[in-house]
Amino acid sequence: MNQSHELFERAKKTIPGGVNSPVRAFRSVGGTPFFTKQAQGCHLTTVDDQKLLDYVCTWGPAIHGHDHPIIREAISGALNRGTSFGTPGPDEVEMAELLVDIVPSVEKVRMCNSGTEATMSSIRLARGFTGKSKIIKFAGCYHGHVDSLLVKAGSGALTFGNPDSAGIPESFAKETIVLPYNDLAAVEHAFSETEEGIAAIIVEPYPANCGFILPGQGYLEGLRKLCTANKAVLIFDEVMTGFRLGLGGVQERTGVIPDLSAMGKIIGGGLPVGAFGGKSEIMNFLAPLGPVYQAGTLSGNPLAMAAGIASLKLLQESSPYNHLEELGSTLASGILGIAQEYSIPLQVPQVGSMYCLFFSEKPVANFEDALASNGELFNKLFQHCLKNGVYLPPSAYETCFISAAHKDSDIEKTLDCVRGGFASF
Ligand code: HOZ
Repeated sequence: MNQSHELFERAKKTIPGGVNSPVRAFRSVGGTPFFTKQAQGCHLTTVDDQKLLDYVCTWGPAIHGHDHPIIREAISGALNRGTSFGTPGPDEVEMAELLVDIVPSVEKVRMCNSGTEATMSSIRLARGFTGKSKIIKFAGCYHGHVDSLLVKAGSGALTFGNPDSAGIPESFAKETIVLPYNDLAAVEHAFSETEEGIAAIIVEPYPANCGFILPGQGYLEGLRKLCTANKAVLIFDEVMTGFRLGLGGVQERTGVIPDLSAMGKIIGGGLPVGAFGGKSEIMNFLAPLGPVYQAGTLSGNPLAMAAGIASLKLLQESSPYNHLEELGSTLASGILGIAQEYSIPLQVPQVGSMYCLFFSEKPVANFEDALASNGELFNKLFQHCLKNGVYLPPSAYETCFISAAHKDSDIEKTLDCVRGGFASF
């Protein structure tokens, strides 16, 4: 038994399933999860000293690679000043100014501690602002483990076959209208059929929790128009795409500006952070200015602010996006080319540093298409890659991430590894 195995057996006695977030348990791909003792650049080192080329990047935050010296220095500097104040601190102001500067939709912003908190509070704010209860979400989109959003959800909920989680009262779920992504007519229909009105649409503008899916032409623009026409709040969940697919996220890439944005991951520089922001008119509904309550002991935590500010400034200074696009497109086209050689049906949707592998004959436009792809082939490739030093996300429904620390030689190594995997199918 290796050390990961021993730790997992030990963990299972005191942690449900041995993990603090379900996808990490490897249930979907099979086998025992490895435990990491160190992360550096684009590599993880396991407790059994296996060095892995990492395409999970802590599920998104590590855009600069792991343990970036500038972020580490910012955290140590903050550590010398104290770990939590429980009063406002100067870094919170700097962080807010940065986010307002960078994210097109954000005029005011509130920090919280995770992406889940960000989407949960955005929904509450939208309901408080509009005075309406119903919200629209899309099948396969995952917005954290918020009660009203864990309906037909992606990520771990989908991986483990319960996109509709137990423990959520039917009365809560009834407030959520679930529609297929990429189908504007369904949204129009929902608006016209819902007499009491709809408070908000929440959407991952590029869904990244049932694989990686791209919007059809005019889809996001259509959502924007329908929300404006029906006085509903458009919420972009850019927890994964924000600061990753360009500094200003999908909203900057597409020019479609939501009313509220949920953010997380990269803005914490590897520490736990979330944020939500948008139009002042809506944000001013938050306590202490307005009637919508939202709070947090560790919100705006000085360590997290320092790490996040360093991460954002590094993005502004180094602008890694062209480099990431080159790496991403070389990898995606390389994998597709190899699949063709072996006559393996494969789609590799990719934008910049995000991509996924759908073993499917046809492009994937929504949740149904994603479910119809061959997860078994993904699992085989996952196991082959892991054995050969390349770590893909441990589920066919998660998105792969590339960091600025990945090099051309890492992409070549990955392509060799994928070739070996496809040859063994
Ligand atoms: N919510 C993440 C996947 N989209 C998983 C986070 C984790 O397991 O660390």
